[in-house]
Amino acid sequence: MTYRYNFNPSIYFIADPSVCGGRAIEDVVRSAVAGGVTCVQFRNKSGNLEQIEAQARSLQEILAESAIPFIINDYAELAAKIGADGVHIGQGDVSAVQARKIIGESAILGVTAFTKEHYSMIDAQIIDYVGTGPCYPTLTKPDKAVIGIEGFAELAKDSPVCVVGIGGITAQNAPNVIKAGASGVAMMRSISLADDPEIAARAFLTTEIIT
Ligand code: TZP
Ligand code: MG
Repeated sequence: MTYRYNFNPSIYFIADPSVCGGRAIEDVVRSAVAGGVTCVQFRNKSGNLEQIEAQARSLQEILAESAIPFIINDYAELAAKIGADGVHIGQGDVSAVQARKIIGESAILGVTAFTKEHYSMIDAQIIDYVGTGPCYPTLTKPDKAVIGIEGFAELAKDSPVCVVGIGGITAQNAPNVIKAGASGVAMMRSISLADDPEIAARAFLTTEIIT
């Protein structure tokens, strides 16, 4: 299954094993998928490569059953090695050109962009979507300046690729992000720390979010 040209970023869940409330990341992802998330990114900033590969493979297996794209954060080489559906890179990672070379033409490539300069560098032939934020304060990046909804709208308005809002996003504030020009919303805690991640994911399934 190739997702690159029919990628649906509406409800973009980012699963990080350190933010799963003590539960297995696999269980949280299964619940999020049952609740209706449209894609899953695996993010692990602290494990060693062996652990990261093992976790990536087990999540990949879960998502293969669900026909939901599986995107790996940071590790383009690993994404290529295991045949993940895509990779997401930040401004400090390999370049988009390099990442595209590593993952090939059929995989999804996402990039973090939160300044006008980042946006000016987007090559829509190479990059499929950008993640922009923090839209709201987030414990993940406490020192990063919050761009807010107005800042988000200002960046997203001329984007040559689809834009996913990120940072402090909940089912309650997600419609604001969509109205500000997002094609989707990305979230960690509002799903991964919820008592029931399935119910939390389902709360995003509103007509205001699904495009
Ligand atoms: N980049 C900007 S905010 C963020 C990342 C990875 C994390 C968002 O986490 P949460 O819990 O949805 O605020
Ligand atoms: Mg990164």
